[in-house]
Amino acid sequence: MRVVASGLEGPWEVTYGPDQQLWVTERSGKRVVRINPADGTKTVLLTIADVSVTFLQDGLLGLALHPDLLRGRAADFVYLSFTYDAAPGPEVVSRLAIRRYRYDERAHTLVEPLDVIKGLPAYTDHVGGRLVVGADGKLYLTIGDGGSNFGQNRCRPNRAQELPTEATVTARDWSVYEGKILRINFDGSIPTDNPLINGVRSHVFSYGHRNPLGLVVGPGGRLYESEHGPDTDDEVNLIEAGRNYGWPNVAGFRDDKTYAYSNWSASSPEACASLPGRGAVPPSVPTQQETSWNHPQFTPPLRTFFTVETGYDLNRIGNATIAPGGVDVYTGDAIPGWKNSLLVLSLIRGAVYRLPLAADGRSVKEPPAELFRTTNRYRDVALNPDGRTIYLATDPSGPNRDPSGVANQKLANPGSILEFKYGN
Ligand SMILES: [Ca+2]
Ligand SMILES: [Ca+2]
Ligand SMILES: [Ca+2]
Repeated sequence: MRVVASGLEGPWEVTYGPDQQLWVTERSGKRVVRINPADGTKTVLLTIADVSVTFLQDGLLGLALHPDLLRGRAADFVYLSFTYDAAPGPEVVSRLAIRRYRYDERAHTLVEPLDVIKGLPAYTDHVGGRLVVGADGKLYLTIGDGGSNFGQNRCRPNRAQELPTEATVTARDWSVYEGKILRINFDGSIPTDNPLINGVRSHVFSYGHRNPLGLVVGPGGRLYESEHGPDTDDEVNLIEAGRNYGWPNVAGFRDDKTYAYSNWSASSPEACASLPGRGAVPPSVPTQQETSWNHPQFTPPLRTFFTVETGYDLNRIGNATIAPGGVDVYTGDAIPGWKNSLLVLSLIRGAVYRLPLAADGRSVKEPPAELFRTTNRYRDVALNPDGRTIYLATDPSGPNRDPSGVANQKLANPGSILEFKYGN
Protein backbone atom coordinates (compact mmCIF):
# COMPACT_ATOMS: atom_id res chain seq x y z
CA MET A 1 0.00 0.00 0.00
CA ARG A 2 1.15 3.51 -0.83
CA VAL A 3 -0.42 6.91 -0.13
CA VAL A 4 -0.80 8.65 -3.50
CA ALA A 5 -2.31 11.88 -2.15
CA SER A 6 -3.72 13.22 1.10
CA GLY A 7 -5.31 16.42 2.38
CA LEU A 8 -8.36 16.00 0.17
CA GLU A 9 -11.69 17.41 1.41
CA GLY A 10 -13.90 14.38 1.08
CA PRO A 11 -12.74 12.57 -2.06
CA TRP A 12 -15.99 11.02 -3.30
CA GLU A 13 -15.44 9.83 -6.86
CA VAL A 14 -12.10 8.64 -8.23
CA THR A 15 -11.97 7.75 -11.92
CA TYR A 16 -8.97 6.66 -13.99
CA GLY A 17 -8.91 8.91 -17.06
CA PRO A 18 -7.74 8.34 -20.63
CA ASP A 19 -4.86 10.69 -19.75
CA GLN A 20 -3.59 8.17 -17.15
CA GLN A 21 -4.54 10.62 -14.41
CA LEU A 22 -6.96 10.23 -11.51
CA TRP A 23 -10.01 12.49 -11.74
CA VAL A 24 -11.35 13.13 -8.25
CA THR A 25 -14.30 15.06 -6.83
CA GLU A 26 -13.98 16.58 -3.36
CA ARG A 27 -17.43 16.43 -1.77
CA SER A 28 -17.05 19.19 0.82
CA GLY A 29 -14.14 20.90 -0.97
CA LYS A 30 -16.46 21.47 -3.99
CA ARG A 31 -13.49 20.86 -6.27
CA VAL A 32 -12.55 18.62 -9.16
CA VAL A 33 -8.87 17.71 -8.98
CA ARG A 34 -6.68 15.77 -11.36
CA ILE A 35 -4.02 13.77 -9.57
CA ASN A 36 -0.93 12.24 -11.12
CA PRO A 37 -0.89 8.73 -9.64
CA ALA A 38 2.89 8.48 -10.04
CA ASP A 39 3.82 11.37 -7.76
CA GLY A 40 0.56 12.68 -6.26
CA THR A 41 0.75 16.06 -8.00
CA LYS A 42 -2.66 17.75 -7.81
CA THR A 43 -4.16 20.14 -10.32
CA VAL A 44 -7.41 21.85 -9.39
CA LEU A 45 -9.54 21.84 -12.55
CA LEU A 46 -12.62 23.49 -11.09
CA THR A 47 -14.25 24.81 -7.94
CA ILE A 48 -18.05 25.00 -8.04
CA ALA A 49 -19.18 27.87 -5.85
CA ASP A 50 -22.89 27.00 -5.89
CA VAL A 51 -22.41 23.49 -4.52
CA SER A 52 -24.29 23.28 -1.21
CA VAL A 53 -22.76 21.29 1.65
CA THR A 54 -25.05 20.91 4.64
CA PHE A 55 -24.17 17.53 6.18
CA LEU A 56 -21.93 14.51 5.69
CA GLN A 57 -23.53 13.17 2.50
CA ASP A 58 -24.18 16.10 0.18
CA GLY A 59 -21.93 18.40 -1.82
CA LEU A 60 -19.98 17.67 -4.99
CA LEU A 61 -20.58 13.97 -5.61
CA GLY A 62 -20.43 12.05 -8.89
CA LEU A 63 -18.16 12.49 -11.89
CA ALA A 64 -18.42 10.72 -15.23
CA LEU A 65 -16.17 11.24 -18.23
CA HIS A 66 -17.65 11.33 -21.72
CA PRO A 67 -16.48 8.19 -23.57
CA ASP A 68 -14.91 10.44 -26.24
CA LEU A 69 -12.99 12.64 -23.77
CA LEU A 70 -9.55 13.53 -25.21
CA ARG A 71 -10.17 11.59 -28.42
CA GLY A 72 -10.35 14.60 -30.72
CA ARG A 73 -14.07 14.21 -31.35
CA ALA A 74 -15.21 17.55 -29.91
CA ALA A 75 -16.67 15.74 -26.90
CA ASP A 76 -14.20 16.61 -24.14
CA PHE A 77 -17.03 16.62 -21.63
CA VAL A 78 -17.13 15.88 -17.91
CA TYR A 79 -20.44 15.36 -16.09
CA LEU A 80 -20.77 16.19 -12.40
CA SER A 81 -23.57 15.57 -9.92
CA PHE A 82 -23.93 17.79 -6.87
CA THR A 83 -26.39 19.32 -4.43
CA TYR A 84 -27.27 23.00 -4.53
CA ASP A 85 -29.62 25.36 -2.71
CA ALA A 86 -32.73 25.78 -4.86
CA ALA A 87 -34.24 28.61 -2.77
CA PRO A 88 -33.09 32.18 -2.34
CA GLY A 89 -32.83 33.35 1.27
CA PRO A 90 -31.40 31.72 4.37
CA GLU A 91 -33.34 28.46 4.28
CA VAL A 92 -31.54 25.70 2.34
CA VAL A 93 -33.78 23.76 -0.04
CA SER A 94 -31.45 21.08 -1.28
CA ARG A 95 -31.73 19.66 -4.79
CA LEU A 96 -29.52 17.46 -6.90
CA ALA A 97 -28.25 18.46 -10.34
CA ILE A 98 -26.08 17.16 -13.16
CA ARG A 99 -23.91 19.74 -14.92
CA ARG A 100 -21.67 19.32 -17.93
CA TYR A 101 -18.28 21.03 -18.35
CA ARG A 102 -15.81 20.99 -21.22
CA TYR A 103 -12.24 20.07 -20.37
CA ASP A 104 -9.72 22.61 -21.68
CA GLU A 105 -6.67 20.39 -22.02
CA ARG A 106 -4.19 23.24 -22.44
CA ALA A 107 -5.34 25.35 -19.51
CA HIS A 108 -6.19 22.32 -17.33
CA THR A 109 -9.56 23.75 -16.44
CA LEU A 110 -13.19 22.76 -16.74
CA VAL A 111 -15.11 25.45 -18.63
CA GLU A 112 -18.47 26.23 -20.28
CA PRO A 113 -20.87 24.93 -17.60
CA LEU A 114 -24.16 23.65 -18.96
CA ASP A 115 -26.91 22.31 -16.71
CA VAL A 116 -28.06 18.88 -17.88
CA ILE A 117 -30.85 18.44 -15.33
CA LYS A 118 -31.76 20.29 -12.12
CA GLY A 119 -34.41 20.02 -9.44
CA LEU A 120 -33.79 16.36 -8.61
CA PRO A 121 -34.63 15.41 -5.02
CA ALA A 122 -32.08 15.59 -2.22
CA TYR A 123 -32.93 15.55 1.46
CA THR A 124 -31.11 15.39 4.79
CA ASP A 125 -30.08 11.72 4.53
CA HIS A 126 -29.44 9.10 1.79
CA VAL A 127 -28.62 11.40 -1.12
CA GLY A 128 -26.98 8.94 -3.53
CA GLY A 129 -25.40 10.86 -6.39
CA ARG A 130 -23.23 8.23 -8.10
CA LEU A 131 -23.01 8.96 -11.83
CA VAL A 132 -21.81 6.77 -14.71
CA VAL A 133 -22.07 6.71 -18.49
CA GLY A 134 -23.55 3.40 -19.64
CA ALA A 135 -22.29 1.34 -22.56
CA ASP A 136 -25.39 2.71 -24.32
CA GLY A 137 -24.15 6.30 -24.06
CA LYS A 138 -26.70 7.34 -21.44
CA LEU A 139 -26.11 8.90 -18.03
CA TYR A 140 -27.13 6.81 -15.04
CA LEU A 141 -27.60 8.54 -11.68
CA THR A 142 -28.43 7.01 -8.30
CA ILE A 143 -30.80 8.88 -5.99
CA GLY A 144 -31.36 7.84 -2.38
CA ASP A 145 -34.66 7.74 -0.52
CA GLY A 146 -33.81 10.83 1.54
CA GLY A 147 -33.63 8.71 4.68
CA SER A 148 -37.43 8.80 4.75
CA ASN A 149 -39.09 6.54 7.36
CA PHE A 150 -35.77 6.31 9.19
CA GLY A 151 -34.18 8.08 12.16
CA GLN A 152 -34.81 11.82 12.25
CA ASN A 153 -36.88 11.52 9.03
CA ARG A 154 -39.09 8.68 10.27
CA CYS A 155 -42.33 10.66 9.86
CA ARG A 156 -41.58 11.49 6.23
CA PRO A 157 -43.24 8.98 3.87
CA ASN A 158 -40.82 6.83 1.94
CA ARG A 159 -41.29 7.34 -1.82
CA ALA A 160 -38.97 4.67 -3.21
CA GLN A 161 -42.00 2.67 -4.47
CA GLU A 162 -43.89 5.72 -5.76
CA LEU A 163 -43.83 6.08 -9.54
CA PRO A 164 -44.08 9.08 -11.86
CA THR A 165 -47.38 9.74 -13.62
CA GLU A 166 -47.91 11.42 -17.00
CA ALA A 167 -48.86 14.52 -15.00
CA THR A 168 -45.67 14.63 -12.90
CA VAL A 169 -43.50 14.07 -15.99
CA THR A 170 -45.30 16.83 -17.92
CA ALA A 171 -44.94 19.17 -14.94
CA ARG A 172 -41.23 18.25 -14.67
CA ASP A 173 -41.91 17.38 -11.03
CA TRP A 174 -38.93 15.18 -10.24
CA SER A 175 -39.68 14.87 -6.50
CA VAL A 176 -40.92 11.32 -7.06
CA TYR A 177 -37.40 10.28 -8.11
CA GLU A 178 -36.39 9.55 -4.48
CA GLY A 179 -35.09 5.99 -4.22
CA LYS A 180 -34.58 5.55 -7.98
CA ILE A 181 -31.85 5.03 -10.54
CA LEU A 182 -32.30 7.36 -13.49
CA ARG A 183 -31.31 6.93 -17.14
CA ILE A 184 -30.83 10.30 -18.81
CA ASN A 185 -29.80 11.58 -22.24
CA PHE A 186 -26.68 13.75 -22.32
CA ASP A 187 -28.97 16.76 -22.84
CA GLY A 188 -31.12 15.91 -19.81
CA SER A 189 -34.13 14.64 -21.72
CA ILE A 190 -35.89 11.30 -21.21
CA PRO A 191 -34.55 8.57 -23.53
CA THR A 192 -37.29 7.31 -25.83
CA ASP A 193 -36.29 3.72 -25.01
CA ASN A 194 -36.52 4.10 -21.23
CA PRO A 195 -38.77 1.47 -19.64
CA LEU A 196 -42.50 2.02 -19.45
CA ILE A 197 -43.27 1.59 -15.77
CA ASN A 198 -46.96 1.46 -14.91
CA GLY A 199 -47.53 2.78 -18.42
CA VAL A 200 -45.36 5.88 -17.91
CA ARG A 201 -41.99 6.66 -19.45
CA SER A 202 -39.81 8.93 -17.33
CA HIS A 203 -36.14 9.14 -16.35
CA VAL A 204 -36.73 6.21 -13.97
CA PHE A 205 -34.74 3.13 -14.95
CA SER A 206 -35.19 1.17 -11.71
CA TYR A 207 -36.81 1.81 -8.34
CA GLY A 208 -37.17 0.60 -4.76
CA HIS A 209 -33.67 1.72 -3.70
CA ARG A 210 -32.61 2.92 -0.26
CA ASN A 211 -29.15 4.50 -0.27
CA PRO A 212 -27.38 3.60 -3.52
CA LEU A 213 -23.78 4.82 -3.36
CA GLY A 214 -22.05 2.53 -5.85
CA LEU A 215 -22.73 2.07 -9.57
CA VAL A 216 -20.50 0.66 -12.29
CA VAL A 217 -20.75 -0.57 -15.87
CA GLY A 218 -19.45 -4.14 -16.20
CA PRO A 219 -18.87 -6.60 -19.04
CA GLY A 220 -21.70 -6.67 -21.57
CA GLY A 221 -22.77 -3.22 -20.38
CA ARG A 222 -24.34 -4.75 -17.28
CA LEU A 223 -24.88 -2.29 -14.43
CA TYR A 224 -23.93 -3.25 -10.88
CA GLU A 225 -25.00 -1.23 -7.87
CA SER A 226 -24.36 -1.22 -4.12
CA GLU A 227 -26.70 0.23 -1.54
CA HIS A 228 -27.03 0.51 2.21
CA GLY A 229 -29.60 -1.59 3.99
CA PRO A 230 -31.04 -0.58 7.38
CA ASP A 231 -28.95 -2.37 10.05
CA THR A 232 -28.73 -5.56 7.99
CA ASP A 233 -28.89 -6.44 4.30
CA ASP A 234 -26.62 -4.04 2.46
CA GLU A 235 -27.10 -5.07 -1.15
CA VAL A 236 -25.19 -5.65 -4.36
CA ASN A 237 -27.61 -5.58 -7.28
CA LEU A 238 -27.63 -6.19 -11.01
CA ILE A 239 -29.66 -3.23 -12.26
CA GLU A 240 -32.05 -3.83 -15.15
CA ALA A 241 -34.69 -1.74 -16.86
CA GLY A 242 -38.02 -1.37 -15.08
CA ARG A 243 -37.12 -3.60 -12.13
CA ASN A 244 -38.27 -3.06 -8.57
CA TYR A 245 -35.56 -3.63 -5.97
CA GLY A 246 -38.02 -3.86 -3.11
CA TRP A 247 -37.25 -1.08 -0.64
CA PRO A 248 -38.92 -0.23 1.75
CA ASN A 249 -41.12 -3.35 1.55
CA VAL A 250 -38.14 -5.69 1.43
CA ALA A 251 -34.56 -5.39 2.66
CA GLY A 252 -32.26 -7.87 0.90
CA PHE A 253 -34.18 -11.07 0.15
CA ARG A 254 -37.91 -11.54 0.66
CA ASP A 255 -37.31 -13.80 3.63
CA ASP A 256 -38.91 -12.16 6.71
CA LYS A 257 -35.55 -12.23 8.48
CA THR A 258 -34.88 -9.35 10.89
CA TYR A 259 -36.57 -6.66 8.78
CA ALA A 260 -40.24 -5.75 8.48
CA TYR A 261 -41.55 -2.52 6.97
CA SER A 262 -43.00 -0.29 9.68
CA ASN A 263 -44.56 2.75 8.01
CA TRP A 264 -44.18 5.48 10.64
CA SER A 265 -45.86 8.19 8.55
CA ALA A 266 -49.07 6.11 8.48
CA SER A 267 -49.32 5.88 12.27
CA SER A 268 -52.94 6.07 13.44
CA PRO A 269 -54.68 7.25 15.51
CA GLU A 270 -51.52 8.65 17.14
CA ALA A 271 -49.74 10.90 14.67
CA CYS A 272 -46.14 9.92 13.96
CA ALA A 273 -44.78 13.20 15.33
CA SER A 274 -46.18 12.40 18.77
CA LEU A 275 -44.47 9.01 19.00
CA PRO A 276 -41.19 8.37 20.80
CA GLY A 277 -38.32 7.88 18.37
CA ARG A 278 -36.65 5.12 20.34
CA GLY A 279 -37.61 1.71 21.55
CA ALA A 280 -40.04 -0.79 20.10
CA VAL A 281 -42.27 0.14 17.17
CA PRO A 282 -45.56 1.39 18.67
CA PRO A 283 -48.74 -0.54 17.79
CA SER A 284 -50.18 2.50 15.95
CA VAL A 285 -47.48 2.10 13.27
CA PRO A 286 -48.59 -0.35 10.55
CA THR A 287 -46.02 -3.09 10.14
CA GLN A 288 -45.90 -5.52 7.26
CA GLN A 289 -43.90 -8.72 6.83
CA GLU A 290 -41.77 -8.90 3.68
CA THR A 291 -43.65 -11.92 2.33
CA SER A 292 -47.00 -10.15 2.61
CA TRP A 293 -45.82 -7.87 -0.22
CA ASN A 294 -45.24 -9.18 -3.70
CA HIS A 295 -44.47 -7.48 -6.97
CA PRO A 296 -43.96 -9.04 -10.41
CA GLN A 297 -40.85 -6.93 -11.06
CA PHE A 298 -39.26 -7.54 -7.64
CA THR A 299 -35.59 -8.36 -8.10
CA PRO A 300 -33.54 -9.72 -5.22
CA PRO A 301 -29.88 -8.76 -4.74
CA LEU A 302 -26.93 -10.79 -6.03
CA ARG A 303 -25.51 -10.70 -2.53
CA THR A 304 -26.22 -9.15 0.86
CA PHE A 305 -23.88 -7.93 3.60
CA PHE A 306 -25.34 -9.51 5.67
CA THR A 307 -28.58 -11.42 6.04
CA VAL A 308 -28.92 -12.57 9.64
CA GLU A 309 -31.53 -14.38 11.66
CA THR A 310 -34.09 -12.52 13.75
CA GLY A 311 -32.63 -11.94 17.20
CA TYR A 312 -29.06 -11.37 15.98
CA ASP A 313 -27.12 -8.80 18.06
CA LEU A 314 -27.47 -5.58 16.03
CA ASN A 315 -26.45 -3.28 18.86
CA ARG A 316 -22.78 -3.29 17.98
CA ILE A 317 -22.02 -0.85 15.18
CA GLY A 318 -21.88 -2.43 11.73
CA ASN A 319 -22.40 -5.92 13.09
CA ALA A 320 -24.51 -7.01 10.12
CA THR A 321 -23.54 -4.36 7.55
CA ILE A 322 -20.49 -3.13 5.70
CA ALA A 323 -22.00 0.27 4.70
CA PRO A 324 -21.00 0.00 1.03
CA GLY A 325 -19.33 2.87 -0.79
CA GLY A 326 -18.36 2.61 -4.45
CA VAL A 327 -18.21 -0.53 -6.55
CA ASP A 328 -16.09 -1.51 -9.56
CA VAL A 329 -15.59 -4.56 -11.77
CA TYR A 330 -12.13 -6.05 -12.26
CA THR A 331 -11.87 -7.35 -15.84
CA GLY A 332 -8.09 -7.73 -16.17
CA ASP A 333 -5.89 -10.82 -16.42
CA ALA A 334 -2.95 -9.70 -14.29
CA ILE A 335 -4.20 -10.97 -10.94
CA PRO A 336 -4.86 -14.71 -11.14
CA GLY A 337 -8.46 -15.68 -10.42
CA TRP A 338 -9.73 -12.14 -10.32
CA LYS A 339 -11.12 -11.70 -13.84
CA ASN A 340 -14.75 -10.55 -13.73
CA SER A 341 -14.97 -9.87 -10.03
CA LEU A 342 -16.97 -7.15 -8.36
CA LEU A 343 -15.04 -5.04 -5.87
CA VAL A 344 -17.39 -3.64 -3.22
CA LEU A 345 -16.06 -1.04 -0.81
CA SER A 346 -16.92 -0.80 2.85
CA LEU A 347 -17.09 2.45 4.76
CA ILE A 348 -17.58 1.02 8.22
CA ARG A 349 -15.14 -1.90 7.97
CA GLY A 350 -12.32 -0.31 5.97
CA ALA A 351 -12.17 -3.22 3.54
CA VAL A 352 -12.85 -4.19 -0.05
CA TYR A 353 -14.93 -7.28 -0.75
CA ARG A 354 -14.19 -9.21 -3.94
CA LEU A 355 -17.18 -11.07 -5.37
CA PRO A 356 -16.40 -13.37 -8.33
CA LEU A 357 -19.16 -13.17 -10.95
CA ALA A 358 -20.56 -16.18 -12.78
CA ALA A 359 -19.75 -16.32 -16.52
CA ASP A 360 -23.06 -14.71 -17.47
CA GLY A 361 -22.55 -11.92 -14.93
CA ARG A 362 -25.97 -12.57 -13.40
CA SER A 363 -24.91 -14.13 -10.13
CA VAL A 364 -22.03 -14.29 -7.68
CA LYS A 365 -20.09 -17.56 -7.60
CA GLU A 366 -18.46 -17.57 -4.19
CA PRO A 367 -18.63 -15.89 -0.81
CA PRO A 368 -16.78 -12.58 -0.63
CA ALA A 369 -13.05 -12.36 0.03
CA GLU A 370 -12.04 -9.49 2.33
CA LEU A 371 -9.11 -7.37 1.12
CA PHE A 372 -7.06 -4.28 1.98
CA ARG A 373 -8.26 -3.99 5.57
CA THR A 374 -7.14 -0.70 7.15
CA THR A 375 -8.57 1.75 9.68
CA ASN A 376 -10.19 3.87 6.98
CA ARG A 377 -13.55 4.42 5.33
CA TYR A 378 -13.32 3.43 1.66
CA ARG A 379 -15.53 5.78 -0.35
CA ASP A 380 -14.65 5.00 -3.96
CA VAL A 381 -12.38 2.97 -6.20
CA ALA A 382 -10.63 3.27 -9.56
CA LEU A 383 -8.72 0.61 -11.45
CA ASN A 384 -5.57 1.18 -13.48
CA PRO A 385 -5.86 -0.60 -16.86
CA ASP A 386 -2.56 -2.36 -16.04
CA GLY A 387 -4.73 -4.70 -13.96
CA ARG A 388 -2.30 -4.54 -11.04
CA THR A 389 -3.09 -1.22 -9.44
CA ILE A 390 -6.15 -0.26 -7.42
CA TYR A 391 -6.84 3.23 -6.11
CA LEU A 392 -9.09 3.81 -3.11
CA ALA A 393 -10.48 7.15 -1.92
CA THR A 394 -10.96 7.51 1.85
CA ASP A 395 -13.38 9.63 3.85
CA PRO A 396 -11.96 12.54 5.87
CA SER A 397 -13.89 11.52 9.00
CA GLY A 398 -16.62 9.26 10.31
CA PRO A 399 -16.90 6.01 12.23
CA ASN A 400 -14.93 2.88 11.55
CA ARG A 401 -15.27 -0.40 13.40
CA ASP A 402 -12.64 -2.82 14.58
CA PRO A 403 -13.17 -6.54 13.95
CA SER A 404 -14.80 -6.98 17.37
CA GLY A 405 -17.35 -4.27 16.60
CA VAL A 406 -15.92 -1.47 18.70
CA ALA A 407 -16.44 1.92 17.05
CA ASN A 408 -13.36 3.93 16.26
CA GLN A 409 -13.30 7.54 15.08
CA LYS A 410 -9.57 7.85 14.40
CA LEU A 411 -8.81 7.09 10.77
CA ALA A 412 -5.35 6.10 9.55
CA ASN A 413 -5.42 7.97 6.22
CA PRO A 414 -8.23 10.54 6.21
CA GLY A 415 -9.06 12.27 2.92
CA SER A 416 -6.56 10.31 0.85
CA ILE A 417 -6.06 8.31 -2.28
CA LEU A 418 -4.40 4.99 -1.47
CA GLU A 419 -2.81 2.68 -4.00
CA PHE A 420 -2.71 -1.09 -3.64
CA LYS A 421 -0.44 -2.86 -6.11
CA TYR A 422 -0.28 -6.54 -6.97
CA GLY A 423 3.02 -8.41 -7.18
CA ASN A 424 6.12 -6.62 -8.55
CA1 LIG B 1 -14.73 5.27 -9.43
CA1 LIG C 1 -33.39 -4.43 -2.49
CA1 LIG D 1 -35.16 -9.58 3.97
